[in-house]
Amino acid sequence: MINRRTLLTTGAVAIAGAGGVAAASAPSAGTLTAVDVHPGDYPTVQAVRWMGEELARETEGRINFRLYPSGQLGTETDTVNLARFGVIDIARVYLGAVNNMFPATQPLALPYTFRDEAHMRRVVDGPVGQDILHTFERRGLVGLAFYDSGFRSMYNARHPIHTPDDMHDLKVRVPRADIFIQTLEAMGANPTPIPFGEVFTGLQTHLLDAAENNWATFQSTRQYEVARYWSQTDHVGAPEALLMSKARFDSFSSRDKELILAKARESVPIMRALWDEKQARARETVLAAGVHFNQADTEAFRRAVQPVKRRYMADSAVAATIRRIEAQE
Ligand code: BDP
Repeated sequence: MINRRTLLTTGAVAIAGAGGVAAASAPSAGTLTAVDVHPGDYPTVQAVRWMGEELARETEGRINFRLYPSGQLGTETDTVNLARFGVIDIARVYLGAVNNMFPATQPLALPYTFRDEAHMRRVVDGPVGQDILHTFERRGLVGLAFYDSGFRSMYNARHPIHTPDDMHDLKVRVPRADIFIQTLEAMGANPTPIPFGEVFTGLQTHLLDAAENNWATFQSTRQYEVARYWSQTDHVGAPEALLMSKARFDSFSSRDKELILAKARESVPIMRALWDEKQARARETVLAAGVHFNQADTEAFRRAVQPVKRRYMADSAVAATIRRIEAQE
């Protein structure tokens, strides 16, 4: 087993020697370490567990996963880098966490890019999604799959949010990604990028007034116990990314590589079924616990964030992807 300390030590060595590091840090030939910030019963972790079990079954145990859920091995930014350098093998992260490092992912994380969840699924299942997955290879990763993350909305400890005017001066936690910071600024708020694992305490101690996320995370982190106003803004529908260390991937035979890719693909519908159920249940739990719900004026929010979209569309590659997304039925 590895823990955070041994990992960070090997990680430092790995990064210093950046190159043939996979063998030095791999726990055993076919055991792949897979990390996630969510707990073991969250749909992303369950889908990766399913994938590991399938691979073990098909290879008679030769390839298997060891899961490190609940952020045990660090923040998403850390784990993406650890995977790039072959210290860990599989990192399931939010797309926001890789936006700065992989600009091709930005169109998916811009505000109000998708019409609804079905649209997002068709985009990531189609050529746009495949093209974006391939770009991870430029910097040491293999894009295995996109998973669902629903749409994110605002929640806070003070009052209902109807329009961006209600956001003024709210200190809102955002993931560490420029798009999120700029989006929240455009809404008139005061964005604060802090790691996911610190959001609950931040809200509880009033270091933060607000945060934004999907129903499943709002519920599973128990943030709803300290932020009692949910305002439905649906401002971003970015998916999750399942990434693998390219160094480790390349150490497998072409047949094993095919199998890993196939099982990752097959885990997507499994994840989606778990997700739909989790999202519905999370919403019910939170509302039953007395969280105040209101539908925000999404048109007002959409208008407020237009400058962010325009700014990114100045990049011709981003603009071309946005047009492909809009053209997707
Ligand atoms: C959740 C994602 C998780 C992110 C988190 C965040 O599933 O990967 O770490 O949001 O806001 O929805 O940081």
